[in-house]
Amino acid sequence: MAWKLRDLSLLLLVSVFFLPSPISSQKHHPRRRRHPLDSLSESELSHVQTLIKSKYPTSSHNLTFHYVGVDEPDKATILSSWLSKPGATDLPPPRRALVHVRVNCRSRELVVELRPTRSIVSDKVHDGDGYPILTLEEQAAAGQKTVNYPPFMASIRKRGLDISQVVCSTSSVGWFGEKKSRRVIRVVCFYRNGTVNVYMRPIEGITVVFDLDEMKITKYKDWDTVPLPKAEGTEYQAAKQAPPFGPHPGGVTVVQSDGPGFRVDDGTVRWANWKFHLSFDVRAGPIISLASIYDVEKQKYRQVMYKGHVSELFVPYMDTTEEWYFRSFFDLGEFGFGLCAIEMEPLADCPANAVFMDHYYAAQDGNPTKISNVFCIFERQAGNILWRHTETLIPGQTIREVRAEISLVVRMIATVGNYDYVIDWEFKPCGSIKIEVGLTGILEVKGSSYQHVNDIETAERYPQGTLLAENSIAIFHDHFLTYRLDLDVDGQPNSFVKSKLQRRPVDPPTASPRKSFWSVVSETAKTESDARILIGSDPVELLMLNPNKRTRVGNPAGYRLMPGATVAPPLLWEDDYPQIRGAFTNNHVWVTPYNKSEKWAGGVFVDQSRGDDTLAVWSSRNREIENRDIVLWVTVGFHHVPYQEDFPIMPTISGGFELRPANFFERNPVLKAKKPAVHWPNCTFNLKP
Ligand SMILES: *[C@@H]1O[C@H](CO)[C@@H](O)[C@H](O)[C@H]1NC(C)=O
Ligand SMILES: *[C@@H]1O[C@H](CO)[C@@H](O)[C@H](O)[C@H]1NC(C)=O
Ligand SMILES: *[C@@H]1O[C@H](CO)[C@@H](O)[C@H](O)[C@H]1NC(C)=O
Ligand SMILES: [Cu+2]
Repeated sequence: MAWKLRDLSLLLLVSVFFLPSPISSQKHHPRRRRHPLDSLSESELSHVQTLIKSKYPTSSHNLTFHYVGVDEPDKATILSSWLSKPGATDLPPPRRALVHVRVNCRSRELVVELRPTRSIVSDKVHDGDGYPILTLEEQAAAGQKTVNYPPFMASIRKRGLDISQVVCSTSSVGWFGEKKSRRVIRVVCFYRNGTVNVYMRPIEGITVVFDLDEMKITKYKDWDTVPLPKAEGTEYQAAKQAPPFGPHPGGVTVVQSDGPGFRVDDGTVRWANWKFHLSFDVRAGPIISLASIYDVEKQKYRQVMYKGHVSELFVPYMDTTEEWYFRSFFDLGEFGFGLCAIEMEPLADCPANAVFMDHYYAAQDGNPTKISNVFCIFERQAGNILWRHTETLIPGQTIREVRAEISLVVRMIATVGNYDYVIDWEFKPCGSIKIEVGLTGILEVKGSSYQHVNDIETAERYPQGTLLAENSIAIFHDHFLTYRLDLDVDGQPNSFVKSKLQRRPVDPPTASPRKSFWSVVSETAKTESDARILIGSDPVELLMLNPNKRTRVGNPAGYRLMPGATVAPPLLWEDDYPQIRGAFTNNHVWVTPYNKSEKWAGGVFVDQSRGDDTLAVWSSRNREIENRDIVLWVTVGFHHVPYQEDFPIMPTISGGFELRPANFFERNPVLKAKKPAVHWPNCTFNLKP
């Protein structure tokens, strides 16, 4: 427990110290009942592996597992049987897994039943374009085979470098109009030479194309020698830093004298007025389902969201040269957000009061593989005010009422190569769900001969990146995270409404000295085309309403989408290849009718996809969306122009949006919120003037 001793010196407010405790393993929940939406367990993944291996024995087949996840029961089944009679004795719906494998160089999609029978229910070849998620193992093998490839070793020697210091990573290749494609990746290599910040030391000028079916290099070209950026100043490990140090903030810890205020039973998290199911998916990462909020006045839980998760993450880079043009990543469909999830560090990635969870995924050979501490859940007291007022008008009294805000956060971090994405779902007692992503990690840097910005200014009219240090250009790029939010606001049938804020003139005959005002004009979206929205042009309130549920005074029950500042519109041409594949970012907001198979905004098979299975294609059918079960899609976008502060590692930049009740409650739902029991710490502090 070395970390505990070391960190105690930082803690000022220690009275009770919570050790993080894993709560996902079965032994902690002896009476645990499986929720039909639970992630696949270790033993379920083993059964899937056994069934598929018995159909395609590895003695005679090349078999690799690319995705194994829950094939969830129909929404109607979940809502009718599970929700209405929780704990009832009726049989749970069949438990099934959806599996993507490659068998002898063909992609197959299987549905495997785990209960009541153990059998393969369906097995079909995917003949369309695109390939499944890349496995970690095949990417590692491609890197290793490159390092051992004699022509590559010769190129390294030619550059006067030492092959033992070379590490390689892989990049998906995208699609650029090719008629025929093979399942290939590019290999990109870096020179360590004493630094662990390898992304800051790219070895440029070498093209390596690796065929994943043949498991060998099929194209190799060494065409240019570019200076390697110096390792100077790239170190980020605490133990390796030299003075001067700083800043050094005072220690802070979170103390919950009564223990965590939430419970997790049967995969369902209950906290304050919220209740939701949390599961792990190797593609999406965290999935929040069946989120509902307790209405104190109505004395019951009311539905807000059936299911919400990240659907795709599109990251195109703006360098168009041979070594870079293909870098247009789809991190969920190509690399798997859950597959890239990392073990979080207690007291740093999550605060002291966090509870951690482990989950499993299927490795390339189908073996269940654990990611420890992949989720954390914690209550956040960020020093914010839930509501307050001080009233001084009353003679002889000062009325002051304040409620401190406490919220609940679910967190996962995906480290996709150089970038780290912090995915947060925050539930607030006022009814808001705040969805946030933090971007940190290391920039993707290109080696260059430029030493100073003057060199770029004279050489390039349109630079494609920022010079961060000598020979290091961080390439301009975007991050577009598209969330799929199957909202069921107070029930399934919902409508999407745009409340436009319109400036109106004051008509001349009135006596008002004012000339203008604004009013709200609401439009209900009839079909999908009415709900494609680029945020930012006109002031508008975007609402998901249940037209069948009204407040006492007649307003429809609703939730409002409050976009954050990160609503970058795409800047590539719509007919540019990466943008064809990423067409789901052409709008910030889309609404589609509920369809169980429309989950992944960039399509199911995204690696080298050609854009024929995107949200933009589905939406072009222009289906009716009024007063039905509909799904809201929201994109958070960042245009990332790097700055020197992003070197050698980026301070977190955050973005997101909020879903906030809009006439959902009769009144402020936290009016009668009890003050949390907050105690003074055992010791006192004074700031001496
Ligand atoms: C199996 O994979 C190897 C490469 O790892 C390849 O050489 C071979 O052709 C593959 N066999 C089949 C049947 O696809
Ligand atoms: C490798 O590191 C050594 C020691 O810091 C340095 O002298 C040398 O120039 C570096 N080599 C390269 C290619 O950067
Ligand atoms: C559901 O979505 C898939 C994929 O877009 C489509 O092929 C299918 O026709 C849709 N089903 C309905 C009922 O619209
Ligand atoms: Cu970035």
